[in-house]
Amino acid sequence: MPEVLVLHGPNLNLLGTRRPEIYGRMTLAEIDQRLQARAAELGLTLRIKQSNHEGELIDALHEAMGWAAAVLINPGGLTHTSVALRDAVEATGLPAVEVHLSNIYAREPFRQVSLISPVCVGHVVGFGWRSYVLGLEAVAGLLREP
Ligand code: DHK
Repeated sequence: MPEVLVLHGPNLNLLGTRRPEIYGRMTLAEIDQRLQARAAELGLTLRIKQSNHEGELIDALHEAMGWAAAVLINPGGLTHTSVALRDAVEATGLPAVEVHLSNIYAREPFRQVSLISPVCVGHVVGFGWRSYVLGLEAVAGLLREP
């Protein structure tokens, strides 16, 4: 089964209690459960990691070059600031799909720019926890038919 790296960036460990009117009430563990269930249906295996540290996310991407078929990533606030994370996504050479719970284009101007999007195949924003599931379905489609 193809293996997919799922990366959650800073502050996503606080899902469920952090600004639920924007990010929803589902916890990260619950989102991961939904992803695991859908991955099983899609014939994918997931390795999931959350980190509040940019370097750990970059290390996870470098390691994924050895085993992953694709990447599903919510870079959190690093979306808007991190050239280093963008470079790491690009360096993997893996197809990547970016997801956001909120619609970043309907929020503050500083959130409306993603440094990560240009090195991803595409992105899903604004559907709450469903953004992750839709993103995973996109990954499955890419792996079936690049
Ligand atoms: C999550 C975050 O933590 C924010 O910093 C981003 C993103 C948006 C999301 O909607 O999933 O700006």
